Amino acid sequence: MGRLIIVSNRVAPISEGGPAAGGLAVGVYDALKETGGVWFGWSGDVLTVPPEAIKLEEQGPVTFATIGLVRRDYDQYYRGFSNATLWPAFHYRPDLIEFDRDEYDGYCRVNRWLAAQLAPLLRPDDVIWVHDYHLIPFAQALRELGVKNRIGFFLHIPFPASQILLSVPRHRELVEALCAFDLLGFQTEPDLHAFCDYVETEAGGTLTRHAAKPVEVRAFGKTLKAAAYPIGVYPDEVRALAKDGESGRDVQTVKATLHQRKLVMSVDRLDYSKGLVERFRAFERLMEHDPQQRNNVSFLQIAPPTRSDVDAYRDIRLQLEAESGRINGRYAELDWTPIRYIHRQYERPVLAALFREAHVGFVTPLRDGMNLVAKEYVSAQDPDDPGVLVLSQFAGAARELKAALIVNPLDIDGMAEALATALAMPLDERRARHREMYALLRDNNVSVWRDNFLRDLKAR
Ligand code: GDG
Repeated sequence: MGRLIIVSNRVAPISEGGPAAGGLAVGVYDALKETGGVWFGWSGDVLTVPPEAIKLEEQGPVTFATIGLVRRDYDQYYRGFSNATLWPAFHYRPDLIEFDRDEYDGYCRVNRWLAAQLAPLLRPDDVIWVHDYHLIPFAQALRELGVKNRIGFFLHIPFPASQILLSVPRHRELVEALCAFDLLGFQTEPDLHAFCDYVETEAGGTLTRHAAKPVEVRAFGKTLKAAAYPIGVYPDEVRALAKDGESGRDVQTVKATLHQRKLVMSVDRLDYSKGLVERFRAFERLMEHDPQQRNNVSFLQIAPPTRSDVDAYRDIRLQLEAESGRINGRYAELDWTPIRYIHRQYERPVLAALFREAHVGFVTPLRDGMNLVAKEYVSAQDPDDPGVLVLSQFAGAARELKAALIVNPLDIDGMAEALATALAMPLDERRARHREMYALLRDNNVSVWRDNFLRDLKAR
């Protein structure tokens, strides 16, 4: 059996329970341990001189292969085209797209360079699984080097509707590059449909649909497959982590300072796609319309920093600071602050235990490929006394978690109403909703996601 080669922009540091070990890292690492293999990507270092060689670190059957990027490559490939062009476009924010030809050239150049670094490590029967929007041209680059292995791609973020994708200059080259993969995986059916629609209407390609199998795509002289594989979590592990963390110091502090008040909670990277400003306003609207809620409920927003060297991220941070200050100034009392906004990262067990404490998980992105926080919140609950998930219709997770209270994140009043409903929901209803969602998370855990993708990638 061939090895599995994972390629992602960043290689996740595998320290169990460490801050960065999310569902994806753990799920993919499991597969690597089973088959043996390599995890290749950027080390996270930005260098002043070009790196001499890949750094290889063996951990049992897994080799971590990492390499640094020089400042110009980081600026053009990562900060520029990936995060200032593709990220906003794929999250339906053409107003935030910044496009620069040199950055696009840098993006393609870095993809070719990374492919050339990986190629010598490959064996003929290896299966290569590439992750996310930073690496769209990666298969094309490997093919140019004569690599014949199976290569799959999973897109963690939404695939935009054609009319949005058209706003990215060079969109056609990007889709042509995607067609150099053997299998494309999307989070949801609408993402798959958006891709298929582009292929048919913009690229003159054709599609063959088979029941319960990937769509067969013919475009740009290539034949490939495409399907939706919704990513999951390991709910039992999150539940255990949450239970173990209950007695931890941070959780006890939160409990003590709540003084029996109810807790609404959110965790997101500080990103404009996550709908944080609208969420703060919805909490304010709840206070406004329902004075009884004042001093009886607190909202904890944990939003660790991310991509702070991209302009749009500085803007959203300032906006949030202003909003939380304004709302707290309006409603805070001597013994109560309505919004606790924390711009910092916490350890995974602490987050899981806080999720379990929270009466409401308030997860309202404007767009999100999946949103693992929603799945982690449900997983962490005590099944005998679970909290309620309020979830945006624009998170991929809403297609599965139908027993959540589904909201439109642009409808501030609607979100405030959903919060009130969640805070007052009777125990029987909370239990029934939670039971349905937990069963689904178990059936579609991260191993199922990975195994389904790899099965289709390996199938001829
Ligand atoms: C992309 C797509 C898709 C957050 N803060 C802390 C922390 N986290 C963890 C969460 C969760 C993960 O990070 C975030 O995952 P999300 O899915 O919510 O969002 P993105 O980062 O945007 O992820 C998304 C995902 O890829 C997977 O395919 O679902 O749609 O955008 O696991 O718990 N973890 C720790 N400390 C924090 O402060 N330890």
